[in-house]
Amino acid sequence: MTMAYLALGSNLGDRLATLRGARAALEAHSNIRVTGASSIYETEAVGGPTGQDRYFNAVLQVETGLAPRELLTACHAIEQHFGRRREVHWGPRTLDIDLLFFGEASADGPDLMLPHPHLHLRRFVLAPLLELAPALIHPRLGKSIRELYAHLNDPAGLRRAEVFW
Ligand code: PH2
Ligand code: MG
Ligand code: MG
Repeated sequence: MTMAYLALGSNLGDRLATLRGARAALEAHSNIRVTGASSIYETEAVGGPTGQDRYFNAVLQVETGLAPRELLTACHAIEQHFGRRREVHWGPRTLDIDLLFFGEASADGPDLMLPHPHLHLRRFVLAPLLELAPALIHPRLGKSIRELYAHLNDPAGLRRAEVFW
């Protein structure tokens, strides 16, 4: 079994229902167990077309017997189920599930990069991750999540949303 961290994001449709549904779909998978969940944050859209609606973002900790690519495939299937269409790069999406960490694995493929190449640059990822794993060491950067958060330079606004799983 491997411990992995997943970032969930939604800025189209019923964002809360989508995050809840995605969590339930992960829990329903026979080979994935959800072992931790951050608060849900409301965040300014970073990148992509201007004027996008705010996101709901959260991070889940999971335990899985799947291989990294199998977990990625399962996440993509859940994105599809929630109506994800891959059109505009970094455009609005009903559901995005990104693999942040998979144990201490490193991967450099075109389809899968581990750890996620942007995770240390984004407040909407690090703030929820900090709740779950402040002492987790980024295997490439050799820094803990707490250190990465302390040195983060991302002006994009974020607040804890007053909504709950
Ligand atoms: N995801 C992106 C691009 N921009 N901005 C916010 N606030 N939250 C996201 O999840 C997000 C984003 C690409 O996946
Ligand atoms: Mg993403
Ligand atoms: Mg993605």
